[in-house]
Amino acid sequence: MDPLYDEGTIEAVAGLKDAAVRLSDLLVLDCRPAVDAWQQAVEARLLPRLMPDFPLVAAICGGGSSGKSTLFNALVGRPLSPTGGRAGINRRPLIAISTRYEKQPEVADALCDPFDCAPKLLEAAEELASPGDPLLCYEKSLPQGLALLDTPDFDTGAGGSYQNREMAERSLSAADVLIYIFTNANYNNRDNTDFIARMLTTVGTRNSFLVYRVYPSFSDDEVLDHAGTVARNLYGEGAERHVLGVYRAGEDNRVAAGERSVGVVPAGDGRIGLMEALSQMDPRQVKGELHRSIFADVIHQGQGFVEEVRQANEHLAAYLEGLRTMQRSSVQKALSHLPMDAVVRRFSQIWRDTDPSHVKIMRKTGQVVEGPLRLALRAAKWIRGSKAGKKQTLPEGVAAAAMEADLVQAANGLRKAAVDPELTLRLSRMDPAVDRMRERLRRLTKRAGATEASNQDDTATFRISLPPALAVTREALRRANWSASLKDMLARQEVPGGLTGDLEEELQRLVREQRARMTTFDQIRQTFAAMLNIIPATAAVTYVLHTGDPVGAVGIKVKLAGLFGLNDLYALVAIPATAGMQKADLKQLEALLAPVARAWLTHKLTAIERLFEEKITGMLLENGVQTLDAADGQIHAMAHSLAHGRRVLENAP
Ligand SMILES: Nc1nc2c(ncn2[C@@H]2O[C@H](COP(=O)(O)OP(=O)(O)O)[C@@H](O)[C@H]2O)c(=O)[nH]1
Ligand SMILES: [Mg+2]
Repeated sequence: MDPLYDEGTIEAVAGLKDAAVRLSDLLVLDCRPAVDAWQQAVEARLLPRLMPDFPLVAAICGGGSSGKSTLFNALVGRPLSPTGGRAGINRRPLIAISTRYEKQPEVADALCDPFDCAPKLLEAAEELASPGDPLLCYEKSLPQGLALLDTPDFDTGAGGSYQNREMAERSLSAADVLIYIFTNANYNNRDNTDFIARMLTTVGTRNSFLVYRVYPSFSDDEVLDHAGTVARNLYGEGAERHVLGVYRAGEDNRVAAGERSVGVVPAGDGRIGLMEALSQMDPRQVKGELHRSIFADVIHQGQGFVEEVRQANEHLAAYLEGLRTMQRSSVQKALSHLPMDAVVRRFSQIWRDTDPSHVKIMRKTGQVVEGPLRLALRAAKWIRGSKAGKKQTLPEGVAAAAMEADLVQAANGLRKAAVDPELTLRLSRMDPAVDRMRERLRRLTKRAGATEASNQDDTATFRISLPPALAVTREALRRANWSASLKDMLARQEVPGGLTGDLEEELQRLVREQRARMTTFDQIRQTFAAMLNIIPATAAVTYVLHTGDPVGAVGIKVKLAGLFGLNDLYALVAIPATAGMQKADLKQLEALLAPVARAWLTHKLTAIERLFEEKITGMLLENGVQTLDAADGQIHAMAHSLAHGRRVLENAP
């Protein structure tokens, strides 16, 4: 059994079509019209043909007045088609199928498909005499699985212009098998056979039954001899392989007089009747080649389409990556001016509060270890001499204003990027995000919608157009009241240095941990206590965020692992005391402060990120990821169906 007609194949084709339509909706592709046409073709042309009971289409063809319509009526058993009279009286094809197909309109649709029209029922024979689309009739007498076609004369016309040729051509391309009828007057007319022969080579070779309308006085041998000439003219060498049977239609005057229908008998002995031969043909076997080529077309187009969809999805992925990167740098910008001293101050407060009682007494009586104090003084002196150090200490009110300005600027920038039709991403060449973006761009073979500009300086610029799938979401964002969102964001900002419950808990935990590590060395512990007092008092500790290790920077490097799902975000806590501190002291300070800085920055960054997602990027990212996932699933389904289709094509019987 030909795998073309397997249930699995029908399922694969239906699945392919469904996934393609869903994908073009999901990704809002501009090839939508092409997909619609393709879906139409699959539904109208391929799927019905793969059904087990799609009929065999037999087209009666031949020169003008050779008796096509007379034969058609004889086979159907009713005078449906007008006969005789003026040559070329049939101006449009007539299709007759069994009444059992009345309940399967897709069959009639598929039969009319080569004519680019919807099925229309024949109402009166006269309709056939005016040009137009083919007409259809359901006939009880016809055997199941057979569609009979009466075609217009292809050789009727004047001055080399054949008025019915196009319809005749379409009829032939719709046919699975031909019934070629000829007379003694035209059997050797090369013009007629050449036309059919040309049609057969352009739309694929179809086999034929030959019907010779001839006087009873001709012997079967003469009939077979003349039919052989016709066959050679039609098919050339090896013609006998394509001729399924030769029949003679009696040249009886009672037929012309309309008194009786034409009798069609096999020429030669032991042959079966024409109608019997037609109903014995297995449509699937006959149609195999035709169906296979339609099927191959569908698979081929599906393949091109899945590539296009993959690219659209990669584009979406690139955009989301870009937007996330943009958001990350906006979050960093929003935190450009956060003073850290309040956090360190609170940490040292907790530290002192949790001192054992003997230390508390010692501190009260002034018996504090000398070393740390000396160190503290040295550090303080250095700070006083350092401009940078002074600048970093901001009075509370100024800090608040600077923080607000940072937040507004960063939020505005991110919002503009999110509502722009194109995302412009400017990154330092050192930023690992550059490599990630380049990798994304590499996967976009067409490069449509995403490019990297060539920069002279040490930055890299990426431009990614908004994927059509996100156009609606972006429009909603653009229309939302931005100034209200901004106001809300500012209102929800914590006062600088304000500690939320989360961070307070985190600091308490850090104090406990640090203490646990230092129990044995009281000396070191006291050094820490002293340093904790000094740092917030002498200078605010500031930080910068880097992506990538800030190699060679002076201060404490804090790796903020796991933030935003990245592992390359660093904070540099610049400690002015480095100038006066011994290496060992600095190391201890780092051990103490790094976790505090990490806890605090993580806390702040996450809060801002959450705020930005809620007010700006959330819907884009969420819808984007959902679309990406859903499309991935459909692409997978398409690839699966296509693979099945390719296997069917490779395993042609
Ligand atoms: N004597 C005779 N006349 C026929 C026969 N078949 C068709 N005709 C006549 O030939 C003429 C043309 O027939 P028609 O079926 O309209 O030919 P079409 O143009 O090929 O469809 C009509 O007058 C028919 O009655 C036949 O077997 N014997
Ligand atoms: Mg006719």
